[in-house]
Amino acid sequence: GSVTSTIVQRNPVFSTINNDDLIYFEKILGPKKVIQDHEELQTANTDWMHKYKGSSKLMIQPENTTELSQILEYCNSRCLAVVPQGGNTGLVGGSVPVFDEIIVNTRRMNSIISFDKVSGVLVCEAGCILENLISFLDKEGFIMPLDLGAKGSCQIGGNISTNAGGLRLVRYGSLHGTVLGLEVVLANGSVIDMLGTLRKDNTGYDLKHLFIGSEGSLGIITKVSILTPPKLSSVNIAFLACQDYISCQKLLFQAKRRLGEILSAFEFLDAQAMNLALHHLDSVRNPLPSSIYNFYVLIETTGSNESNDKEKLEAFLLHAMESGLVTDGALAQDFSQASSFWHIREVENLINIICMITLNMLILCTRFQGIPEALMKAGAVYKYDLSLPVEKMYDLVEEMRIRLGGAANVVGYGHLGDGNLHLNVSAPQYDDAILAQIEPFVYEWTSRHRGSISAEHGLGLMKAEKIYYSKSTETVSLHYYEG
Ligand code: FAD
Ligand code: 2HG
Ligand code: ZN
Repeated sequence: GSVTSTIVQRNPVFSTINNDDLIYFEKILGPKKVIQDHEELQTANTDWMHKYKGSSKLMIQPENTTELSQILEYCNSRCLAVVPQGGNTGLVGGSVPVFDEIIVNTRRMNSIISFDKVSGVLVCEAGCILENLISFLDKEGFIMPLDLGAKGSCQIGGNISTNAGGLRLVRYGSLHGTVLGLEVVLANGSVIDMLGTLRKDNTGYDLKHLFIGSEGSLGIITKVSILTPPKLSSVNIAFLACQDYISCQKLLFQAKRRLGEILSAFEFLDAQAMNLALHHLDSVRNPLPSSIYNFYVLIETTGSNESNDKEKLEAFLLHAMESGLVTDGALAQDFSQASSFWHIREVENLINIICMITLNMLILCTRFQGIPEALMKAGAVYKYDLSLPVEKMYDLVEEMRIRLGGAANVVGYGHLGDGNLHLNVSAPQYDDAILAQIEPFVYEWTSRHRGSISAEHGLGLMKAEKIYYSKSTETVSLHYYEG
């Protein structure tokens, strides 16, 4: 298959590992954390999509900041290239080596350091799996401010390094708002302690922000301090059908006004995305089976007063149906169904549906994270994660469909509430002719509309060279500034 990599040459400046290096690593870490096992390396060399593959001969798994610092200092002095790796769920080929870089995996750095119930500030190591943090906080009556389909494998360090968005961004904002502090180790081994827990701190530059979304290019995140919201008791989920994209937009406009502060997710998918899920995921059945609709929208509300929240949501839905924005819909009515929905969502690779009847509407919940999995099962996938003005967003999907004709299945879904489109082109196998129809068109189109070619997944190997479509030359030159 063809991979959209433009980096073809290994930089000869970097050394290759020799026996003395291995002896040093084992001396520092002991043998268990210095991994040369072929199978383990196969997995660590391959990304989640099985699209990017490195040829590293070594993975190291430091257990704490001191070990990591010693390793990086040594690698720097020996000119050995490294790639940081968390849960390896990234979707742009950034978490695996391009060539033979040493994989520095943070999975052993997985302790929770402290949690303050009054402020809601959690301090933990970067290798904590997101789902483990969610479970820990649940017992304390809190939630993580981010949630995504890969939560069972991805690590908080990886989330912060990609500035992951996910399903709750519409409510709790980006990690630039919720991450209060970081500890990082730079490439030369120096440990930078920015692990503050304060909401307000205007003393000097707030350098932690440079590391949020920097995909390991500036250093390795080792500790994190993050503001967590309280878990609220009333969660409601509606799954709705819209006949056209303009109705989805109007629905978003209405949801922001009529649901206001209780709105906690606003997701959309088109008929092609729904069909893909129905075809490729065994456990999926059509939530609104009476007809085929062009668009589906999932709305979640989270609040503290069940009867008020429900009243608000029902009034919103009634208005949406009466005004013709919504043609069909379903509502999960009580907390236990809503929470069992979230619970089912925790199982990766599935779309889960819960149904019951109320308000003349079918009731259900759908797990959208199943779509990336369905896309994987459908064959080769070209994945684009774009920020675009909401009113223009779906034009791109339609134009892409026209360009590709019947050669590929063009699928649009994503976080509509955040202006984030996941445009996926699914084909039986990778094909340079298809790729030539997609790129550079997709990037040029995004650039023309002043969008971002990487909304929440990062640039990785896939888009490292495409940065100029979203950032000016002057801005990019600051990335490489040498004073
Ligand atoms: P990895 O994949 O291991 O690494 C990602 C990048 O960060 C790499 O460049 C790596 O070098 C770097 N990195 C990792 N750890 C560190 C560290 N400690 N310090 C410095 N650099 C580091 N993303 C979203 O934004 N929203 C979604 O809704 C979403 N849903 C997803 C659903 C599925 C099913 C999958 C497979 C992925 C999804 N993603 C989503 C992609 C997202 O980028 C990752 O899931 C997650 O944020 C990456 O975390 P990770 O620990 O797996 O990092
Ligand atoms: C999601 O929102 C992820 O499910 C994956 O960000 C997006 O598959 C994709 O394109
Ligand atoms: Zn997403």
